[in-house]
Amino acid sequence: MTKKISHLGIAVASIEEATPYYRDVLGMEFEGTEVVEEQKVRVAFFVVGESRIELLEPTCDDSPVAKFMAKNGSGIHHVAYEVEDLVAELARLKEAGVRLIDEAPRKGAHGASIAFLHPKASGGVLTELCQPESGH
Ligand code: CMX
Repeated sequence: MTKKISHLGIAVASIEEATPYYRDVLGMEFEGTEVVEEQKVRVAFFVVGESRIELLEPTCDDSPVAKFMAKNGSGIHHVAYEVEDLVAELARLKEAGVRLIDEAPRKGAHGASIAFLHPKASGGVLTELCQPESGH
């Protein structure tokens, strides 16, 4: 079962240009950036209470986030919920007939295991499930 909102993913053209709003205007703690090669994105995290804002910047034109922005512009890309046991959670959802994009976990930022549910399963909002690497 979901434990809390891990982060909200927000697609931006430039992390550098978007950072001052979150760090300086809203006063969130900037945690740093990381490239997630497999997903062709650079991400930046900002801490807000127990959750985070994740800015997603495409690293190339065929990045899924570039495709999303070509269709929708910048804005909220996904909602990520933290789970304790991602493999068990995916099995439970599959059994319940929920449409999945990922049937097995893949690697996300911070070494977390992540999986996406199909946006058609949730009225158009892309859902990510996220199990932090132990110790995070
Ligand atoms: N919100 C709503 N709908 C979305 C969407 C989004 N963010 N991304 C894709 N879709 C829709 C597509 O428009 C498409 O709809 P149609 O079937 O009507 O055309 C459908 O979902 C499938 O999309 P796709 O791109 O054809 O499917 P893929 O399996 O190739 O990829 C996905 C799906 C979601 C994994 C990919 O688009 C994506 O966004 N990947 C990047 C994920 C990401 O944020 N990675 C960073 C994670 C770092 C971390 O959080 O740790």
